[in-house]
Amino acid sequence: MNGDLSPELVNVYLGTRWLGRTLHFFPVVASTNEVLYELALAGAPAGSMVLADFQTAGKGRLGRRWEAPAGSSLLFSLLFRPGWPAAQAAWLTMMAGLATAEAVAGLTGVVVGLKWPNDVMIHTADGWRKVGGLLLAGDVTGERVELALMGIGLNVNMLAAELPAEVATPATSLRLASGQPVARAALLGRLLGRLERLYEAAERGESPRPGWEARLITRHQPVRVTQGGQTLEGVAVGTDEWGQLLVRDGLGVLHTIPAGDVTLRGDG
Ligand code: BT5
Repeated sequence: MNGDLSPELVNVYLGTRWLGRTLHFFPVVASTNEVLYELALAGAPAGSMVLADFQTAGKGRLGRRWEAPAGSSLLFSLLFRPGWPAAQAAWLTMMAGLATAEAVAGLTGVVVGLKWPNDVMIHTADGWRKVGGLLLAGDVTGERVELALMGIGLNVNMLAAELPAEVATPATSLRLASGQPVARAALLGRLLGRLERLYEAAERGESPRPGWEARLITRHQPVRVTQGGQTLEGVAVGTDEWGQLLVRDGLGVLHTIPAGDVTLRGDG
């Protein structure tokens, strides 16, 4: 394991009151989301974090995989017990995206955007590249979000040869995009600090949507949306309060897309 990530170092950089304070660190784990789910069922407190240096079965959405060599990335999952109405769970994805974007931009100076619904992107000389992904899972009981797991994977120090091959969206790392290695514990501390503030604001009823929407690279762009084998082309005119994408098609009909994959048309 590289020297830039250990529980001791994380504690040095952690300025939060509760988020990430209960830390479970593993050099190797199957998936941080899976481990955290087990801990959650056993009663782990809100704010608990599972952090790993390597995952043997890292998960993306829809059964996809998240690939990252040991020592290269931030791979972690956070536990929330919001008790919010189910639709509001989307706020967690917005907050995690915003916090990641702000932490990355603040620490490295690269231009960061978000691609609906869950990709963290960096603007490079070759266009937008995926540097991170968010995975929200949870249990809803009687319309309330009982527990929510936010999994975050961020390519920090991967070299070009270590980037995953055969990806739907071209990938990069912070090191490749900024030209220098980035200290993972410092980045994690900054990200968690930002996320804790956004979460507490959300608890007071403050929506993360305006900030999130402002970072969406798909905003006002022609897009192609794929959803359960169906494709829709149109212009992404915005999002609603629950993170659904609003797309106007060529006939002027407005479609509300709850989930799916988006490609910027003309960008592959
Ligand atoms: C995501 O899914 O982007 C969510 C990824 C979440 C990973 C974190 S790591 C910590 C936590 N524990 C887990 O087990 N998971 C979470 P999706 O939008 O479905 O994108 C997955 C796709 O991204 C894959 O099918 C590949 O094409 C591509 N991909 C895989 N690894 C990548 C990487 N390191 N960088 C960029 N793209 C990658």
